[in-house]
Amino acid sequence: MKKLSYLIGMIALVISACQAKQAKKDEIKMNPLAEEVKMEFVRSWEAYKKYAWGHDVLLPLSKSYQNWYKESLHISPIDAYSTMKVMGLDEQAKEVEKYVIDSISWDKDLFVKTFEVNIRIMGGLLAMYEYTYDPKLLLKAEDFGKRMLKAFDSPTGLPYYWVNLKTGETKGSKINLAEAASYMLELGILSYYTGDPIYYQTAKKANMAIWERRSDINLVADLIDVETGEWLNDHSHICSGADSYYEYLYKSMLLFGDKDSQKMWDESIKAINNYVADESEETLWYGRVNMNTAKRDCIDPHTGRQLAKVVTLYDAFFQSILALNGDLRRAEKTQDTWNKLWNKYGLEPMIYDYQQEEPTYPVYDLNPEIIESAYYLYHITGKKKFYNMVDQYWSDIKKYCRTEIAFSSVEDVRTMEKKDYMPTFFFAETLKYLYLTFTKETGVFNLDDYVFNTEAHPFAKNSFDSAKVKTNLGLE
Ligand code: DMJ
Repeated sequence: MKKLSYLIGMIALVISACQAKQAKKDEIKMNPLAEEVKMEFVRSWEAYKKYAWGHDVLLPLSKSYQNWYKESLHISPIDAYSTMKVMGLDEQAKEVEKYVIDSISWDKDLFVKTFEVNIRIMGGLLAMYEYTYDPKLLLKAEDFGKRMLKAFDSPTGLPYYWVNLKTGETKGSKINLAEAASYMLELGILSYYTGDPIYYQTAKKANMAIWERRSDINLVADLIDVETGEWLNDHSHICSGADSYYEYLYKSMLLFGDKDSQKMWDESIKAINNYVADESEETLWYGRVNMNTAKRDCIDPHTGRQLAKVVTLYDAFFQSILALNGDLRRAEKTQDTWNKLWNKYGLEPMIYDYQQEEPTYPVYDLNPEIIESAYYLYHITGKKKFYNMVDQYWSDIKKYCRTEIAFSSVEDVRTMEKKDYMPTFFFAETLKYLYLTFTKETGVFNLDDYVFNTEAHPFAKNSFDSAKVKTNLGLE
């Protein structure tokens, strides 16, 4: 009898501990900011459906739409999908799955930007497949991948800027570093799921073509001719035009364990920190140097303007990679530097000269990078200050970018004049990183378990079996 009542007591204790844990979880889950971000996502999605359905982008001021090309590629829904899944908006996600399967064909006589469609459409389709394992979605991704491969048919293996989805014709032989070699992640995932190494091998060939052309101090420049393989300038940096090249060296090493990516990343990050990092007691910027001499003498050939100390707001992704790589000192200092810039205006300017301390291009396009890095740093260090940064960014975005129906970019961060455009990455990235920060404590989504492509489409590490990666990607 004694034993029985002891047992009942223990069970009651366990139940009440579980209830307390659940209550704690629910309490944390109720973070009003997470709820608010989700509601704003739904509000913007409803606006997209009402005013822009079937088209690429919502114009949030004129309540209209825009397509990137003469026909729509349906970029907003494809980009928005993985955020819906992360937010638990399954009904909306189902609608997109059905739409992609039933209503989208890639057989379009359109020249599309190889880089942009890879990160948004290929990345989005692959995420959709990973969430559903619906073979029809894999067929959509594979069909798109086959069309994309034509872009890489150049003497160097580097892709042309444009590829025609129907005819496979290409054009545009001058491309920047990010456009040249940010494909290993998506095309590696496509190889993994289709069992055909051609995709990964094609992407990797482009990366190797860049690496073979590095300077004696292991730096590469930011503009190349895909036919001759000649560098078209000697500016080395991690800024817009280069950014995802470095991101993908790191992430393809992380997801696929590719030893070549590891070597390229290890050598590159050493060189970047040695030569490109521009550190003072207060700040850490990653500026621009000559790839051969490491001198800060980069000049814009069109304007004659000194570029050495010019950064773009895209660069703020870099702290997330530094942090993943364990370099918290540099990651935190760089984030603090960017945070000061955000707070100087209340949003960040797209291009900023940190020597003159003035914007050279004052637009803010609802970009995610500073939020992405604060989220990574909050996750990795647990420091509340990074959560508070995201809180501030969200409050400023609401203040300056919220419109009657959705959110808009801003023409000038000094005047906060609005711009009639809501980029697709606002659905894919900005709202996702905000939501993930505000729900981090629930533990429902654990960043350690995922690798994001550069458009924030998440891929679960445990979906990739290492033996199958080797075979399907063609790694030795
Ligand atoms: C996104 O489309 C991608 O993250 C890309 O790599 C560069 N940045 C934009 C959003 O700012």
